[in-house]
Order: sequence, then C-alpha cells, then structure tokens
Amino acid sequence: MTAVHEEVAAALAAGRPVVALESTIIAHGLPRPDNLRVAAEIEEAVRSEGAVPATIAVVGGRVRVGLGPDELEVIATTFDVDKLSLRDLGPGIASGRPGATTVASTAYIAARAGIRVFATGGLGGVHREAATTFDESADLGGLASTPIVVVCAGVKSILDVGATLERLETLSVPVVGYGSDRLGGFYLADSGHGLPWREDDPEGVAAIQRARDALGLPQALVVSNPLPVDLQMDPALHDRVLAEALAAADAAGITGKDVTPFILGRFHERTAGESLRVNVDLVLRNARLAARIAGALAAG
Ligand code: PSU
Ligand code: MN
Repeated sequence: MTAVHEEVAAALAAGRPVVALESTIIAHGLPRPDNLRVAAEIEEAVRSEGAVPATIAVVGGRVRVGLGPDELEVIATTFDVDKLSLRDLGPGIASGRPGATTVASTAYIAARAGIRVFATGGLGGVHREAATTFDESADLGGLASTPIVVVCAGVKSILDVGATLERLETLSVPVVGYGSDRLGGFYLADSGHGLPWREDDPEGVAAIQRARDALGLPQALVVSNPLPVDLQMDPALHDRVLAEALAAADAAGITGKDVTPFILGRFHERTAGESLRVNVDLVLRNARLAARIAGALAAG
C-alpha cells in the first residue's frame, strides 16, 4: 500500500535527516505550468541543507513517500488530480487515480513512515465564515493527532487566523515562532497575532520536539517561519484581492475542499505573478528551515 522511495528508506534506516513535503500545494495551490518547476525547487531546497526530500502523494493506487520525476509530473500536470485529506485517503487509494495529499494527510503518512519534520506553505484552519458554514480545515484535526514538526509561514491569510490560533490552543497544538514572537501571515510577514513561544535556531526547535517525544505527546509541533517584510506581498494588494476573492467564492457558491484552491487561484490570477513569487519564496524558506531542524534532530 505504501511505497517508500529507496533514497528515503536508506536515509531513514541510517538516521539521516529527511523532510516530508506535501503535494496539494503542487496540484492545487500553485498555478500551472510553474508548479512542476517549483516542486523540484522545493526538493532542491531541502537537499541544499543536507536532508533528503520525501514528497508524498498517491500515484498508481499506492501512497508514495518520495516521488520520482515521473510521479512528480503526474501530480503537477494531470487534469483534476484529487485533493486527498485524511478522510479521502482510503477512497483515493482505492480509486487508482492520482491524488495530492494535504497538510493533514501528508503529516499522517510521514509520521507513520518515521519522518520527523514536514515543510509546507501555510496551514489550513478556520475559514472566515465558519460561524455559519462550519468550514474548518481538517488540518486542525490532523495536527492534533500527528506527532511531527510542521514548518509553515503561519496560517493562510485567507482564513480567520485568530480563530485558528484559538482552535490550535484548544487542541493542544504548540505553535513556536522561529526568530519572531509573532505568527507569520503567510503572504504577509506578520499575521497580527503574537505567539507564546519562540526559538531562534534549529537546535532549540529540536530540543522542544525531543521533550515532546519523551512524553509521548501526540500532537504536531508547529513552527512559524515568517517571511521578512521585504519579501512579503504588498498588504494593500493583499487586502484588495482577498476581499474580491472571498466575494467571488461566495457568488460562485464554492464550498468544501474547493474553497482554498479557488481563493489561492484567484490570487494567482489577480496579482500579476506576485502571489506566486511570494508563495514560492515562503515555501522554499520553510523547506530549508525544515531540513536544518531535521539535521538538528538527527544529530541529537
Ligand atoms: N500551503 C500553501 N498552499 C496550499 C496549501 C498549503 O502554500 O495549497 C494546502 C495544504 O495542502 C493544506 C490545504 O492542507 O491547502 C488546506 O485546504 P483546506 O482549507 O481545504 O483544508
Ligand atoms: Mn474546508
């Protein structure tokens, strides 16, 4: 059922650092045709810091932990790749169709394979209209039940970030700011929310995860790696496009798992390449930091 790529298997067996990467960002979060090139760049960013990348997806009826170039291409270029969160994994595998894994399902598969660190872009969470739609990402439940370090640029700024932080607190998911006391704002440097814990080097994060492991705590450790201000999207552009995208999603009756890809797609259409540039910058930064944290964990 699960096929671990031989380079990943060898690294895990030898205790060398491995970083899991998700595939929904490739299939549904980034525009084509850039997504295939970016997927390779994310893997290269992990390698540049001395770790082995393990991009996770469902291809050919099997869960793949580490993709070859052909499998990466299937995920990046196939029309209508399924978006598989945790509840979709069973049907998605049984269908035989290619499927991209979200934060929740990637984390689950990675942890089961023995991978300790995972890099993504921005976390899913509580949507802005959740009080009436009940739309909360399954990422929250996944993070509550999967022991792995998740490096992100905060919560996606299209969400209700404050409500998401409250839910993470309720679910006992720790959020640590890397080099900052503030939660990253995904496309923006600062979400406007402070964090209770901060670390300034990979060893500090590794020490936290070792302490958690020793206690058998089942949740993920979220590491917020905010973009520096000079790399963020222009906040005025962000707010304008977001308001327009939320209204468009509402008018088009978009619901369920289509909401996030729709709004991110709208950003890619309406910011003249700026959302792509920012999304790539933040995910490459997260991949490099994740590799350094995996290195620190492997060293200890
Ligand atoms: N980060 C990005 N782009 C993305 C995602 C994260 O920079 O597309 C994906 C992740 O796979 C995450 C998903 O799990 O968006 C959340 O979708 P939803 O809100 O439907 O749970
Ligand atoms: Mn949702």
